[in-house]
Amino acid sequence: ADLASSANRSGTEKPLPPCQEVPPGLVGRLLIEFNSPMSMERVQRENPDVREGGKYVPPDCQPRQKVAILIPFRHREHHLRYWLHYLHPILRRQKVAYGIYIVNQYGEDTFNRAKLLNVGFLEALKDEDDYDCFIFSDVDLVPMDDRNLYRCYEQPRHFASAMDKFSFRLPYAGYFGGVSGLSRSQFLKINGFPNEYWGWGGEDDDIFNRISLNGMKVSRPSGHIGRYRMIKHERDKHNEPNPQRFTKIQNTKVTMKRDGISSLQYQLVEVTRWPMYTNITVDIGKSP
Ligand code: UDH
Repeated sequence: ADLASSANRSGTEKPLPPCQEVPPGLVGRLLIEFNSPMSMERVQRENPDVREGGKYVPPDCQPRQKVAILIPFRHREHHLRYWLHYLHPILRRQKVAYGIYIVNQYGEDTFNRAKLLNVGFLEALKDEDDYDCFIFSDVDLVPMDDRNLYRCYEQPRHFASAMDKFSFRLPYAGYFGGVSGLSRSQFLKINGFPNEYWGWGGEDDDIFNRISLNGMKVSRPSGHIGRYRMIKHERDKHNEPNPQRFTKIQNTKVTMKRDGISSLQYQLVEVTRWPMYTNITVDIGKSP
């Protein structure tokens, strides 16, 4: 940003070249571990070029996409520090403009991952109206290879194709959980995500159904590149497996028309710009 603005001020230097399709500074396979303690001070110290609210723009080239990264969240501060520690340097090497948004569910009612992500989509666009791409990531998943490029593709993307907890394989062919990404138009085409999955499970399958029913096909990195480490954890309180999930995913074709970004309702509680991320605390109500 500094280079770009100084060039504009003087009016003499050339505009920045477009960032290369394959960023030249990638390193490939990464060593990811969650044993040594992590502090936010360290994350900040090691990422001085990230701007307030967790925003970054490559200084030396014109990025091809502007990406909002949305993380559904409640009571996982410890995971967030590792996520930020690993992801900021990776994203920087990947040469995209990005902003990090933590969508934090207010209160202690049952968790609702997909509804939080819908909120994140609208709030990120309120923040900066020119995001082209939305990446939805669980807070406990860190990519093991920086060639897994966090951007949007011709088709909706599933990034987490090989998680350690599933022995580095897809658990089933239609799995769309963990980390996924849709362009703004892909997201709107499926009416966003369902708001009616309270508790654990099923919402990712509903999203997969929405994509297929709207004539799109999920794309993925190879199993070699799409490897992830998950931070081990116990099941959270107030996110019990949803027993309705099996019947709900049979009805996506009907429910997606009325339930989605078009029907989303929520109360914003607080937006705070921290150095490494933007926090959006939101009251999304509770399961009927
Ligand atoms: N999340 C929170 N807080 C919660 C619940 C969920 O932040 O209280 C977010 C977080 O980003 C998490 C994501 O939602 O990564 C998905 O929820 P999850 O981690 O509970 O789902 P996962 O399938 O784990 O990873 C299910 C419980 C596994 C228990 C295993 C016990 N050995």
